[in-house]
Amino acid sequence: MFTNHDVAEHLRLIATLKEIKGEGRFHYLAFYNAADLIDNLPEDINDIAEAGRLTDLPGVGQGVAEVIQQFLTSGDSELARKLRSQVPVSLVELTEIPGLGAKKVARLWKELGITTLAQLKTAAEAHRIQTLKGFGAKTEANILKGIAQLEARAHARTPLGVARPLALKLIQALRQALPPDALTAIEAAGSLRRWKETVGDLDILAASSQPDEVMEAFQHVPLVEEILLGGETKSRVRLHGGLECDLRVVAPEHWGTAFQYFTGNKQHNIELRELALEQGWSLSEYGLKATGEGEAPAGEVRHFRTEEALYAFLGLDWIPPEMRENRGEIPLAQAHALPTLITAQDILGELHGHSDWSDGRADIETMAQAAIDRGYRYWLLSDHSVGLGVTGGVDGEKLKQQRRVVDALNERWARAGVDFRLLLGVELEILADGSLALPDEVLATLDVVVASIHSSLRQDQKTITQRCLKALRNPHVHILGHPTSRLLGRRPPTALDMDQVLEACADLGVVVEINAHPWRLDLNDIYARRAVDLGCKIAISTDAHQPSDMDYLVYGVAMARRAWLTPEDVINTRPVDDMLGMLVRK
Ligand code: DGT
Ligand code: CA
Ligand code: CA
Ligand code: ZN
Repeated sequence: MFTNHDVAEHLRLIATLKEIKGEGRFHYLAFYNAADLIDNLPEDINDIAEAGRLTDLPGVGQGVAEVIQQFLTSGDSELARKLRSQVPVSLVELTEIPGLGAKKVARLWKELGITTLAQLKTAAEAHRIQTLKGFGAKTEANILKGIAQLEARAHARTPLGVARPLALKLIQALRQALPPDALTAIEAAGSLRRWKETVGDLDILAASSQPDEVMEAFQHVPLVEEILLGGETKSRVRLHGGLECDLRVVAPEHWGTAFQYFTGNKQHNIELRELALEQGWSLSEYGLKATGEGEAPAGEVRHFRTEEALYAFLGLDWIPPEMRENRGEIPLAQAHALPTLITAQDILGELHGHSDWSDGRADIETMAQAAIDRGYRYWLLSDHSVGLGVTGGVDGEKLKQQRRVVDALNERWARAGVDFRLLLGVELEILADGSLALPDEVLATLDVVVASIHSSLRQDQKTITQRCLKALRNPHVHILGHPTSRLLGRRPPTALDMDQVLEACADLGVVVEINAHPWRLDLNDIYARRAVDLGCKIAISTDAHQPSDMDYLVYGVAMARRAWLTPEDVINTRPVDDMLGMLVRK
């Protein structure tokens, strides 16, 4: 349930609290060091703990091991609980302000009584900080700047790839904390259930006849940092890391309408409410109530235990949450004409992935075996070409060697009767002037060529668009990888004129990628829809750099579903020879 990163964060929390408290260097450094070590460990910490090997890790003594052990089973530790009773945990956030380490935060606390961001801001604005020895006017100004940055971050939307694992953990923690009969259902609703690429906050919905017990348990989940609002059936909390979460508890007989309501989006709900009104019903999160304008007598109430029953009562097919954005899905559901959206099970193989020949973490056979284990029938090895400056990009010579490795593996699987084909390709650098990092003779030997942009990302719109178009015209380029090069929350998309690029892809038969890596989600739902409307075909791949990255496929499929894509729109739903046949030579 808890990852290496979760453990590292917990150890860092302990280290910071110890440092603020004023413990000796030796005491807190052990925790910082263990945190860094575990964050970078290739092995799963759960396995190490289970095998009793925690103290074998360099620098991990009995004390740290004990904390890890407790954290892995409960999400918290005795030591952290003790420290939280001695040091206000809100101080930890202050240490994230540039220039304010734990030592300075400790002094602000002990000498000025500051424990929260708001108090720090007030003190800095009143110039009370510079009265402290060693805190000049400049430090004070920097603190104000840092606070503004932290506030901006708190208001920023959270990438789905961060929010979703948190929501699932929260749900699991609540399930574990409650007796099985206390919860009839518990689900994430809101934008998370609609798989929107970023979420503003989490919305968790529970059905229970004992709401007080659910609320009580919620407030004690270790992921929760602060309770912002606590009521009988609704509460709002801030989780560690800043994401906020609404929890609503409803009676089981209200589940269908409540789940529908809290899934949204708001515009979809408003449309649905309009439709209900036309039929003489007022729709709320509790159910339908007859207005008297329709056939039912005014005041008659209907409850729905499932969403399906609610939609059906209104004459609609059930609408997949990914489509509930009021983009025309309600009339389609009314006409029983919703598209059959693609699912993860439709994907037969991936067309973008790496090995340790470039910047991947596993060797070719391990990656391919992971693909086989997932039931894929093909997988494209597409290491970075030279020209990017990452370690060990592949050139013509290395690709020849990879071909021998790939051939040998394919022969072995054929002999063993394994229905799987390892394809050889490359993730080809589109250089700053639109030329390609490998010559045509080399590209001609490959099964599939994915071309992408990783450098000179700040070129103006005309330059970068022309650069991309030039690369697309090369007869050997089959797929345009992560077209906008954005990284959610870290790097904006390039200035690429997407309409022009997508039109060119449609004209030239270049397939466009939905890169499923949760940092990328590139194309996103809007562009993926646009691409298909313009006549493009799509490939969904995780860009895996290690076997576990293949888990990210669901995020790419979600973008496709939000774009209303069907299996026909996506080339890697097809058997390998069909799929290869769709990669046209221009
Ligand atoms: P977010 O959090 O900004 O990513 O987006 P949502 O969709 O999760 O929005 P949120 O958390 O404000 O509310 C959750 C759902 O509750 C929303 O999708 C629809 C429903 N909802 C909230 N406010 C209203 C409202 O004023 N009218 C209606 N009809 N529904 C609402
Ligand atoms: Ca929300
Ligand atoms: Ca909300
Ligand atoms: Zn890649």
